[in-house]
Amino acid sequence: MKLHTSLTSPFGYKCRMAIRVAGLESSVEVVEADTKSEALRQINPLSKVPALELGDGRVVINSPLIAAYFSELSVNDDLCPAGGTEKWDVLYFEALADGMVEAGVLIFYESLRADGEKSLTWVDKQQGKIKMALGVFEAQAKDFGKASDIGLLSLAAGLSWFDRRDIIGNWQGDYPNLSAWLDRFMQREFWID
Ligand SMILES: N[C@@H](CCC(=O)N[C@@H](CS)C(=O)NCC(=O)O)C(=O)O
Repeated sequence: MKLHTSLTSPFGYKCRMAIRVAGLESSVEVVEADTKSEALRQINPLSKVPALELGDGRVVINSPLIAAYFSELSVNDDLCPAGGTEKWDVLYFEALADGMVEAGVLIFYESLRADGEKSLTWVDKQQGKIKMALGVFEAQAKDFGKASDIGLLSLAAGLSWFDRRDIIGNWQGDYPNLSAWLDRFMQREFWID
């Protein structure tokens, strides 16, 4: 299998860590992709990363589906519990973290626009969504424990990407439990710098 991704994509980052948590390092090759290339368009008509080529002509796109695919192949259920309330709690967290990161990606793309075309109202709206999501995560961060499921991988990949791109400023002061959890999570064996 080939995971096509940009090495800076937070969604790709989440999938690269998921490969490690699932123990699939020897089955998945990570290939650097350019979202403007014809080569990627042939693999994913939406020209988005990450995209997973399965090797038999089929492709899995969208990081939650890629993570679910890895979870199905994994011999452990560290990425996602098999069923029940626990599974849906993990998937809810993943969707909330992904939505928060998507708001950050919109802010990043807005920053690339020419000065006269930038909308502060739009950026404020996206930052509001991010803060609402951060509040939810902060309230539960003390209970995250040692889990390394796809919800927490999405969250950690997103927060570290926010810091690299300076998307939301210094969030750590307002969300201390989340910040302390991220510091510990970044010490885990599957973390990619
Ligand atoms: N929902 C998608 C989002 C993927 C996404 O937005 N990737 C960005 C990079 S972080 C991308 O490929 N952007 C290029 C484009 O939108 O043309 C996922 O979870 O995989």
